[in-house]
Amino acid sequence: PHAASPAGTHQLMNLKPAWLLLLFISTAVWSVPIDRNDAEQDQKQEAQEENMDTGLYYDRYLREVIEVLETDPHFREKLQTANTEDIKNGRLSKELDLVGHHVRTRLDELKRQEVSRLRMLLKAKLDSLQMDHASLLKQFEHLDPHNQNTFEAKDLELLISTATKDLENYDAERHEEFKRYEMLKEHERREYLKGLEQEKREKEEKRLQELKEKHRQHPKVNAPGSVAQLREVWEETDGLDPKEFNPKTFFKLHDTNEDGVLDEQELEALFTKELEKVYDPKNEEDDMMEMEEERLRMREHVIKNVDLNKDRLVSLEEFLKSTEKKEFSNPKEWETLDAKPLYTEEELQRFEAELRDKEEELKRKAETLRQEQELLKERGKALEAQKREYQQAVLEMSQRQKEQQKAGNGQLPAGPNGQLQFQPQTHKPEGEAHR
Ligand SMILES: [Ca+2]
Ligand SMILES: [Ca+2]
Repeated sequence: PHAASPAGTHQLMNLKPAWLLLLFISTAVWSVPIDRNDAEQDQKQEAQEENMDTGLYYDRYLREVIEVLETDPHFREKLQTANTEDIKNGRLSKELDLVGHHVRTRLDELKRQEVSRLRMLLKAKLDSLQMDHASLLKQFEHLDPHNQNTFEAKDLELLISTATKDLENYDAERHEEFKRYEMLKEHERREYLKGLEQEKREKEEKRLQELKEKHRQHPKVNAPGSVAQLREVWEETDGLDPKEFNPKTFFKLHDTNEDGVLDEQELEALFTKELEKVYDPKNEEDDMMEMEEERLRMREHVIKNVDLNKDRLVSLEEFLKSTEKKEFSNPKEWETLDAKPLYTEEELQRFEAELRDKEEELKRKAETLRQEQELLKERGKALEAQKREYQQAVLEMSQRQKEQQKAGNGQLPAGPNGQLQFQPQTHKPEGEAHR
């Protein structure tokens, strides 16, 4: 039993998108009398908050806004009784009108900071020409850019809807990014081989093919979320007797932050044992980027089969229900990443064309820069010539002066190399003469 999460809070939490759990971290700890050691509690809360990085580029802003909102007793109460609908249709945002003045002032300040952070970020990106207009506007989706000074209900609404949408797209984007990574890898492999002489190329081709084969040879991977997979974790990671496998105990053991649900990180941690069968960081042929993609696929598979209310969290109830399904004890064989091609040849061609376009653009930019540099060099040369002319003129003038002075008194003191010496020295001999 743990003090921080009464049963009532669980039900509420399970109605909400995963990131909104953030909202409940401190309220849950706050609102319940703490019956154990404070230090332990604090530690747990800290660990929990660290784990909750949403991965959004405005994660910090999101957190700070929530933190400030929680300091308002009225809003905190509304938060605890709100459901997903209230949040999604903006009813919760309307409550912002009722929060205290100092809370509003702090929110205004947070927004101004965020706007100025974004401005700086955009400026850096624009300077390096990495950005087009559309993606520029997208950077402001989580706040109302027309009003840059105060935080209004619209800002909270935009923050909530953008974060929800972005997190839903987050996995899709990770897959897309991974695919591009794989295409780039293949592109580089082909370019590398192209640059070799025939004999060497054939040898390398063979070597690379053998590495690929070597990677494919690994023990069978259990389907994620199946009894075989969980039992292995139970036995090898938890060090428990396989004959005593118990789903409820298993769930409690792996709900490491004890909030009553398995979140994405807790689920992903369950797959390490399986992934180690396929990926070893010491092996040249095992790509750790691929391991993380495999981990993501495994988590998505479990969420798809187990998460009934679609909040991206697995409750104990959902977990126990999944153990009654046929797939739990008799799952379909798990196909690892290397079983199917990740992209078609056509996609690769398109990707390579894109790469070439980008390269061309870079070349053009480099050419412009080179020309500018050339121009500067020319200008520098002209200046240098001018300077020399000027120095020559000065030298001639001073020589003429020297000759004139020589003709005058014939005693002008000169430096060790015969150069002219200036005022203080020319006066010295006179001063000494007075002594
Ligand atoms: Ca948990
Ligand atoms: Ca769920």
